[in-house]
Amino acid sequence: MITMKDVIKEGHPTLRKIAEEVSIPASHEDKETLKKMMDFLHNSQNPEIAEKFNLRPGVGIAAPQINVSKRMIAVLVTDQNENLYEYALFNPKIVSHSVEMTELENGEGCLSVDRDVPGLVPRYARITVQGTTIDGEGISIRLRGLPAIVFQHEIDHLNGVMFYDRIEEAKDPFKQPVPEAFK
Ligand code: LHY
Ligand code: NI
Repeated sequence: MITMKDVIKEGHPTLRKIAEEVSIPASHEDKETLKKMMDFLHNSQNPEIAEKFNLRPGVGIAAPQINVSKRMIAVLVTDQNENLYEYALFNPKIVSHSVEMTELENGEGCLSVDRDVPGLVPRYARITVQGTTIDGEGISIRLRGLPAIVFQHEIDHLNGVMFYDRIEEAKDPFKQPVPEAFK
């Protein structure tokens, strides 16, 4: 089972890589890895199991976070209407998105980041994601609200992007990057 010692932390080079496409049909090994990622989310949201194994509660996880540089994500989250979004996907891709942006009021966190990073993270308000399920089915999902934000956070991990990379530009879109030598 996946525990926090399997989750790599910021600074690890895998978190900055572009993850590889999974070839479909997925191998037995890739399916098992993706199932374990979903099991981790279920375990982390179960208070007894989470306490016993010291798991940080999570609503999403991406394969690079367990040092597997492949395009796989698991999401387990409920929206404001108590609808459950449970998806384990190979090669998830945002195929369309709203112009409208949104953000979580209290910013975001990350299982790979052991510190509080304040700041709003701009996200698309609505997205359509396509991908392949563990059963090998191609699916298309329309998302809004928290589930849309979690999917964008996880898909960012597949592209080597951390949530805090998106904070600065939100504060001041005209801000110029400060050259390293002048910091
Ligand atoms: N998991 C975060 C978690 O707490 C995902 C997340 C997304 C938190 C958006 C807050 C806002 O479940 C991860 O860091 N997965 O990458
Ligand atoms: Ni994360």
